[in-house]
Amino acid sequence: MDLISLDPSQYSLVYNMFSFTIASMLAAFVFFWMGQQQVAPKYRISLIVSGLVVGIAAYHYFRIFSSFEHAYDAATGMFDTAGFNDAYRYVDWLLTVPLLLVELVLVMGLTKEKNASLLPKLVIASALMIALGYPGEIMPFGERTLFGAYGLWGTLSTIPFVYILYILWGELGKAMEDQPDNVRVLFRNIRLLLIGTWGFYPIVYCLPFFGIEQGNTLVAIQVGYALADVLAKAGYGVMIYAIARAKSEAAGFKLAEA
Ligand SMILES: *C/C=C(C)/C=C/C=C(C)/C=C/C1=C(C)CCCC1(C)C
Repeated sequence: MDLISLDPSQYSLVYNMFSFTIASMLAAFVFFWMGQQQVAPKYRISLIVSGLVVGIAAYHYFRIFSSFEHAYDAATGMFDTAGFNDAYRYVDWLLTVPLLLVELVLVMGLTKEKNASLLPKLVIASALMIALGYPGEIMPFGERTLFGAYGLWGTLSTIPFVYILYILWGELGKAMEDQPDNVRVLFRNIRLLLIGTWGFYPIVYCLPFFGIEQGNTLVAIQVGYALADVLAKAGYGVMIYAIARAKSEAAGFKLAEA
């Protein structure tokens, strides 16, 4: 057992955030599924993958939610961090992060050869990033220091992270060049959303360094990751949808009349 005191308001904040996250993922799932009909066949696969991502995340948030409830003892106000299963979150990322990269690369509409050279690199790097972060994430709160194993795992995980962002920044830049103006703006926005939301995760990982009270640190980590997940999966999927719509229209695709 590794107990941290959580008062009822701290507990409710995380509880409500998980509930909101599940609702957002399920709503996004319906939206992406229905949205397929509104884009040219070539881009439907990106929407299917967006739907898979939020579907997988909704499932894992159900599990995270119930694990969180079970780890809390309302009578004593104590939360057992060892009883809270972080593996749900990391297995979720291990599945969804590569899929998010696939969505993006497919909607960029590159050649088959380019996809074949780009995707394996990105998928392997993303799996490494998550796998190297996990040993740190499950360390007891009292041992999460910058100059220790926690800081080391975080730093190792940052290497593939920087590599992924570097590759995507360049490739998206190149893909933007020969797009119509409205699509170029959308590519610019998704690039910013990607950097902004993905950049949020390592910041959340660093929260234990600031000497904040442990209960508040725990709340901030859970709320922070959940918020980042909503933006990086559902919000990002909506942008992928917008790109697919704009490219479909540019290619002369017309919606069927009702
Ligand atoms: C839907 C889930 C997403 C987009 C998850 C993204 C996760 C990251 C970009 C995590 C990165 C990390 C580091 C760069 C260092 C510290 C450990 C991690 C795993 C939090």
